[in-house]
Amino acid sequence: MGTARNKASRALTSVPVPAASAPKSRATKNLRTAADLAVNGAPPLFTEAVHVGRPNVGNRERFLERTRNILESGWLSNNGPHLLEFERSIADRLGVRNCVAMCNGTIALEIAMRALELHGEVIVPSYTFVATAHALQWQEITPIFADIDPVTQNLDPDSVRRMITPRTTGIVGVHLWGRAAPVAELQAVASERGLRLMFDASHGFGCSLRGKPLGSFGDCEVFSFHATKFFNTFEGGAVVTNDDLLAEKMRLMRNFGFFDYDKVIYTGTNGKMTEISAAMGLTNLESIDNFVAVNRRNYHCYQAEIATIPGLTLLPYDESENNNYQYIVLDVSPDFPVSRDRIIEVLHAEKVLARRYFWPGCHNMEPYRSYYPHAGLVLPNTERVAAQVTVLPSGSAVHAETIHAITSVLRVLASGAV
Ligand code: T4K
Repeated sequence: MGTARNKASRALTSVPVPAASAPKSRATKNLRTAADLAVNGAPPLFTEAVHVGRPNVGNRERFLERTRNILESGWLSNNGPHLLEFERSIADRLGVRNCVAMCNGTIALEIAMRALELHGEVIVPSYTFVATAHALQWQEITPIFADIDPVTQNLDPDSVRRMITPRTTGIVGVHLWGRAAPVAELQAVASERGLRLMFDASHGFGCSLRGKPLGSFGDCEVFSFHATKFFNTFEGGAVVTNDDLLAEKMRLMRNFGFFDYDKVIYTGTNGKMTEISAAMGLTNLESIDNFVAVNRRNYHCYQAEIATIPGLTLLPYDESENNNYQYIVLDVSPDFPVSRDRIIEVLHAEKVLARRYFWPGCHNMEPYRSYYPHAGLVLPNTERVAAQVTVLPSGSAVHAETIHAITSVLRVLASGAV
């Protein structure tokens, strides 16, 4: 367990979160045969949609109290007191010197890339949310897609090495699904070749590598605090770094580049986080242990069920690390009688909105698809994983009975009788 995390957990009072009600299941019994499936005409298992994740919301009274303070103070944005407290809390929790909070994760990526002076070509995984690649392309930096390790689904350092050219200026690793990228190996490549290294840690808040919180590696790391993330500020994001000069530059860039009232020293944008978002962040930080507990319970419940279904596996969490357990990532083996896409179709008919994140891979999306029509040939693991993975619902609206019902559908499919 990380020292910084232990310090942070001690410092926080864990505020209980009211239990969310389970989506309404059709019946107490689970599905048994193909005739019970909604795709075959039976009524759907759930009467309401079961989303892949619902926002984690901490103690409402604490949030409303902070909201009242904001309204009474008349200070809504631009380095207000909640923002400053939020940034300090995040930096302390992660054991880093600086946190620069932003309006969302995508702008945080863009500002970090610009502040690091990335240009030319930058190596990224294709198997990630498209924002990782778009943040580069938006600034006319060329994303070069490297392949992933088929087991961890994170960047493969050997593939990264193969993609380096004289135009390469940096590497953007992604801690996919909250599992750490191969940080030491990527750092070795970056140091050897004089490249900048940053991480898209959008999925990684609350996770660690060898006990050290994600957020403290490379030149800087970027979090997304979007509503669907484990820890949210409605919309939001942050760059965290131990480099004080870099942090100062990003603080100015997120405020149009202003150094003083009428002195602009950088090309900047509006990347500021509002007071209301910071208030949500401070409130959710107080309940973070509860969010983890709910996710961990769901993960273990899924794990027990899926382990008994041949042809299906869950991407495991390393239990010796701190994890947020946010993503339930199901791998459908080619031996399973039904394809991943058919599974999604069947689950959606039952109102279970499983998602095929991050299909079809960034290299198959525009503009990259037109730029590199044959990229798939050098990304075989990305293509395979993107075609086999589905993310299942979790979070506080999902309970053991929801998971039993969802996995009963998978069991029927495993029998091949569809
Ligand atoms: N890098 C990585 C690796 C990322 O995963 C992301 C974002 C970013 C960068 C960029 O960070 P931000 O700029 O977004 O801060 C969602 C999120 O919009 C996106 O933030 C996230 N990754 C991505 C993985 O997922 P969609 O298109 O799947 O969102 P949507 O609207 O379909 O919502 C997903 C589920 O959540 C739905 O079942 C509905 C439910 N939901 C959603 C919202 C917004 C709610 O129940 N309540 C809500 O308020 O992209």
